[in-house]
Amino acid sequence: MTTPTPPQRLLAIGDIHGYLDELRQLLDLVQPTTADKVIFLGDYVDRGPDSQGVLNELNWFGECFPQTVFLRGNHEQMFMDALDWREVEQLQARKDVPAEGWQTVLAELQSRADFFGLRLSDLDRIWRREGGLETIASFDGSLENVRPVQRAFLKKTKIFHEEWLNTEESDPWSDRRFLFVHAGTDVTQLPQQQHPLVLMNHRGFAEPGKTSPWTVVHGHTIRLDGPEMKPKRINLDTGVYLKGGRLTCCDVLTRQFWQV
Ligand SMILES: [Mn+2]
Repeated sequence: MTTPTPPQRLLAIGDIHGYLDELRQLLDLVQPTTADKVIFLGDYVDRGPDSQGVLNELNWFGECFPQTVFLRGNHEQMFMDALDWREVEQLQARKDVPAEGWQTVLAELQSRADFFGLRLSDLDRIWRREGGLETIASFDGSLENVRPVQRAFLKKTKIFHEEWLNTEESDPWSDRRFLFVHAGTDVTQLPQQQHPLVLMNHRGFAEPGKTSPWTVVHGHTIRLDGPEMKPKRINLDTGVYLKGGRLTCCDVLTRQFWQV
């Protein structure tokens, strides 16, 4: 039996929000190698100056380091919903496309609007207000310019990721079990039992106690004095788009961190 080699560093990166220069500086500082594993915690787009550039950079990074994990933040979900909404409207306007061609997508959009108690048309309006306009600007002012490769990248993002560095009982890695999620999780429940929109949006979960099976690593809730390092929780959203904010990467195995 082969024992999996644990990564040298298990690196997590917090909310980027279109800040391409900061992302590049941070990666220069951390210098990830193929011996490391990087988990991006989501919120790549919106608010900042170059969301398209960030998506391209991450896509390229994933090609260089195929073991990389890209989580989906609430902002990726909003962006994807805006793209789907636009497509549904275009298909609805065409007489030659049967309703089956767009009904499923429309039902999914409706279920997400229902989750938040919103009307369907509010989803797009809220996204634009919450930084979506800056994302559209990075695509030269039109969602028409979002390329299939960029959309495929968004679609592939994961809702959560578990890293269980368990080999032997006596192994020093044995209790190193991490759960990576964009916003947070209720550790009394399995992540797959929780609504994806909860994992992407929730704030203020109870602090995972000593008996929590996981150390939870997340972003979403800004801590300008962060990163927040609790015994069983690490929060890496340090508000890059705010005055005094930064972009943070942390090796969750040693808790060493880097910021720009
Ligand atoms: Mn965010």
